[in-house]
Amino acid sequence: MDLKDKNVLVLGLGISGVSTVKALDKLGVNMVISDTKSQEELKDYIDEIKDIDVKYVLGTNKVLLEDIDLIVKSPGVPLDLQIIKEAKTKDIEVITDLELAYRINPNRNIIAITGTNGKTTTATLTGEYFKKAGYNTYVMGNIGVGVLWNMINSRDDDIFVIEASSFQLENTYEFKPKISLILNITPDHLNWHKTFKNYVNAKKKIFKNQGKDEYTVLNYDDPLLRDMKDEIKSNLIWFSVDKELSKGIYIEDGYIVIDDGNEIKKVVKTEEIKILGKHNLENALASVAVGWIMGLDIDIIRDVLKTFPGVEHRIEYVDTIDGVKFYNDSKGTNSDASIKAIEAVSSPIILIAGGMDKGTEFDDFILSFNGKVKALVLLGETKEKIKETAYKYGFEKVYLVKDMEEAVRKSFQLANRGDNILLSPACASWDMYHSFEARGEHFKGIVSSLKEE
Ligand code: UMA
Repeated sequence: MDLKDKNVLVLGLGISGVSTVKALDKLGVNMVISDTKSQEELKDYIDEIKDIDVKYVLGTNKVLLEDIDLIVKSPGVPLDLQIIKEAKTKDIEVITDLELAYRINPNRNIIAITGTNGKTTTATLTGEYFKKAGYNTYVMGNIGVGVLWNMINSRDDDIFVIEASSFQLENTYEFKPKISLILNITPDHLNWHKTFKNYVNAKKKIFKNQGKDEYTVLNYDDPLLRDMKDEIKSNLIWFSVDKELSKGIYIEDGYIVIDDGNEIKKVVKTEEIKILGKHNLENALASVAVGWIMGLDIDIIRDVLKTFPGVEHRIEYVDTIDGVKFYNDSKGTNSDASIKAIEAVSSPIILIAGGMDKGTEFDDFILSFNGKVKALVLLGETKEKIKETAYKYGFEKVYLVKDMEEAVRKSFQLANRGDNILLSPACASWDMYHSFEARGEHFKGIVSSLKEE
């Protein structure tokens, strides 16, 4: 695709906008950037591209389209925007960075991963295999890294693991990854896509243009994905946690196995994988499928699975001190997320919870303890409220503390060899920290000093 001297409107100047502008500049494109935010609000992003000659239309998305040849929109920009409707009547194409990256470099090794949940973990894990195998590997996309700038500066044999959101996929037309992967689909982002059908259709675009030279990896355990079978024109590879398949990636006798229809190869014992929970087992199987398709050495996949600690702040294994394991799930900022963490970590658990009060109730959270949680250490704004809920259901091993330092020390004091200390607050962090990341870092720092002592 030759864009030299073309006039392109970049709609939205966030992470993907900046990456797009830098890449388009290198390609000799004339650009107009429009964002509803003000210059002041966009200061950090504008600073990143201050040496590039562009025309800004800020505080509004009202741009004259007369000379515009193409619109590259940020993923989050909604489709019902006036300017997008207008572009349609004028036959101006509207695409996302994902589509543009593909059109500029159609022969690259693109592995595109989507799904409602688990994308970040699967993309990160998959990226680790390739890094360990010595490939120059980019893990990009919805994970928080703009796609275009990296791709424009890369080589043909580099590997691109792209976490693709439904927003990014929606405005793709020719996008054709070497491998597409869908982990699961449940209703999400319905305010943006308007209907569940639209959301599913956006996800399906990940495999729509693939043919016999490409691969599609799908989760057999998701009925919605099973029903997509007849729509796949590429080589379809299934994975399943629940069922021993006739071919694909599944669990047999406690091992993740690769079954090519003739031979069954054992990859790793499921209990040796560091990331926890059934949802993470799905992510692991999916990533194994990708590694296998790309011909990676099973030893490499095994080594990574045995050591990959998970994505930071999501049921992240931190360390073991005197036989007590520590897990950081600071990303558990609501009851549902923390319930998943409690399910995933083995008992007995000493749970550190509490944080900013979002006005939610904690009944389901306490009821999920199910005999697994032996003590609850509470901090933050919600500590009294969670304590009252725990008492209501007869759970009285509750300890109130003033801060994280005391929470970690109290938990360690209560723990016996074989116990697991889990930070999963079920609350936002903003009563005590500026972000869940800061809270998780603090927790890990305290664990590390405890170990040194
Ligand atoms: N804007 C307009 N007009 C509008 C709407 C937005 O001008 O009508 C402007 C905003 O003022 C803003 C800019 O568009 O300055 C940013 O657009 P964006 O929201 O697409 O943000 P980016 O910073 O480019 O981040 C996007 C993804 N954001 C969304 O999809 C909402 C990031 O995913 C992604 O990491 C990044 O590109 C790099 O690829 C975030 C996300 O929340 C994490 N994703 C959703 C999710 O995971 O559930 C899909």
